[in-house]
Parts: sequence; C-alpha cells; structure tokens
Amino acid sequence: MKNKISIIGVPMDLGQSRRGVDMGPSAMRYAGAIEKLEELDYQIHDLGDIPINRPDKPTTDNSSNLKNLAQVVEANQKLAEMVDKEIEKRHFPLIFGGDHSIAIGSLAGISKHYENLGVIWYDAHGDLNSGETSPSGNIHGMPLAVSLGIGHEKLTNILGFAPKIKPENIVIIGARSLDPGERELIRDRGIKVYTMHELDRMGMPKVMEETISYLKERTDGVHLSLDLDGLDPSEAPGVGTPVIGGITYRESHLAMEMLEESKLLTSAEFVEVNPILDEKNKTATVAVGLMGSLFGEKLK
Ligand code: HAR
Ligand code: MN
Ligand code: MN
Ligand code: MN
Repeated sequence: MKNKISIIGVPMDLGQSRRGVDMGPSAMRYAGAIEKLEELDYQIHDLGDIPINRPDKPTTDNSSNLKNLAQVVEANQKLAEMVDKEIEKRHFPLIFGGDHSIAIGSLAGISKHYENLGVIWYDAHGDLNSGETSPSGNIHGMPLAVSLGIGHEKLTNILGFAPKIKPENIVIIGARSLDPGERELIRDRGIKVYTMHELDRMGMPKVMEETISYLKERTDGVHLSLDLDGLDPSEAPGVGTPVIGGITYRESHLAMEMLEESKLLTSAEFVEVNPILDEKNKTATVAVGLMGSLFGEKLK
C-alpha cells in the first residue's frame, strides 16, 4: 500500500503585513510539488486551499495589539480540524503556507494525537513572541509561543486544550534574529536552539545527528515547521522578513535527507514563500527541492 500524503494549502497573509505570501501554496504547486511527490511513489490527496476571510482593512485588537486576530483564529481553527481528520485517516499532513501564523492550527490538529509531539522549527526567527513582547503585533512572530500556551487565549485554546507542545520537545535550527523576550523564554523554558553560530561551529551533519537523537529519545511524533527564511536570502529571496547569514540550500537538503533516513517525521509544513518578492519562483522551487529530499528523492 502506498503511503498517503494530504496536502493542505493555507493562503494566509494576515499574520504579517506584506501581501503576496497568500500566494505561497500556488507557487509551490506551480513549482511541481505534487508531481514530485507522486514520482516518489506517494499517493497524494491535495485538499486545495482553506478559504481565508480577509477584512477590508487590517484590524488591530485594541486590548492585545494583535493584528487581524479574529481572522487568524478562524483560519487556524479550520486548519486544525482538517489536520486532525487527515491524521485520523493515517495520512501524513503536509501543509503549504501562507505566513507562519498557520503553525498554530497545524500544531493544534497534530498535537491532539501525540503525548509528546516533537517540533523542529527551521527558521531565522524564534516565533516565540506574545502580545507583550512582540515588536510588531504580527502573529507570524508568535506561533511557537502560542503552542506552548503563551499568548492570547483565543490562539492558545484552539481545539479547546493548551499547551500543544512541551518546551523540551522543541529544537530550533537556524536562528539569527531573536527579540529580547524570545531569548528570555528560551532561557527560562530550556528550549534547545542551534543558532547560526552553532551551525557554523558544528556543521549541519552534527546538528542534525544531535537533533534526531534528542527527539528520538523523548517524542512519539515529530513535526517539521520549515520557514523558508531559515535559508539564506541569496538562495531563498522570496520571503517577507529576510535575514542575511542563513542556512544554505545544500545544508538544508542534507538536513532533509537525514530527517528522511531517521523516519521520525509524522507531519511537515513549508511556510513564508512570497512569490511577489521572489525571483522567478526561486523560493518555491527551493521549497519543492527540499520536499523531494524530505520524502526520499535519491540519485541512485
Ligand atoms: N520577531 C519579529 C516579530 O515578532 C519578526 C518575526 C518575523 N517572523 C517570521 N517568522 N517571518 O519567522 O515581529
Ligand atoms: Mn517563522
Ligand atoms: Mn522566520
Ligand atoms: Mn543529496
């Protein structure tokens, strides 16, 4: 029996303030995501895109400073329910963003099924802000905190339970832009982080070996949340918040291959692809290349 992957597109751009990232799911499909996975002999169920209700003008919640809170909650609620159903059918959920605020819904739906869900957060950022610590009010800078149960109750309580994940089950890879409140949270909760400094010193093979054995010991499922801005903007320019000095395509490709070999992953998402800011769909093409490695593409 072929392994089944359910693809869910989330054309969300309300977790930040630059238009275009809502076209991320289309850009990845256009770059051949479905064909690539079919070639790798998976049975693909493309569930299309979740409808997003866009307000006429961006809104800000006056008590919490969060942008477009109601719409972000609504979309994540839908996503969480869909992901939940696909896991019940034993399909592997593969989610296409959209900005990173959609990880709130992914993790809600996934974590319902695991006692100790592990999360690999491949990102230039920590996404560990709350309304209090956020410099922007942008919810895409908050999903990891929300999943820890920190932040606005409407976000933390999606599907009616919190927290979704435990701090010791998280590994952040590629961080190079962390706000003061995020650093404090990392320290207080003991979250494992491989910043670019550690990547430079240790190299990707060692970072992935450690990550895999760390998560293997303590988790019963692992979600990969891959923000394309984790990569260097020279290779992944189509992102809303690029930060120089990032992970290369080759290193990322190897990281995906090592994850594939580990057989640890139970779900994944690729987020923050913004084709408007891109060069000839390069970033979506990089994302699809990484999906290939993640699902077992080999030259021999
Ligand atoms: N840390 C900043 C904030 O909270 C910038 C976050 C940018 N976020 C993403 N996701 N692109 O990683 O606003
Ligand atoms: Mn992110
Ligand atoms: Mn990021
Ligand atoms: Mn290779």
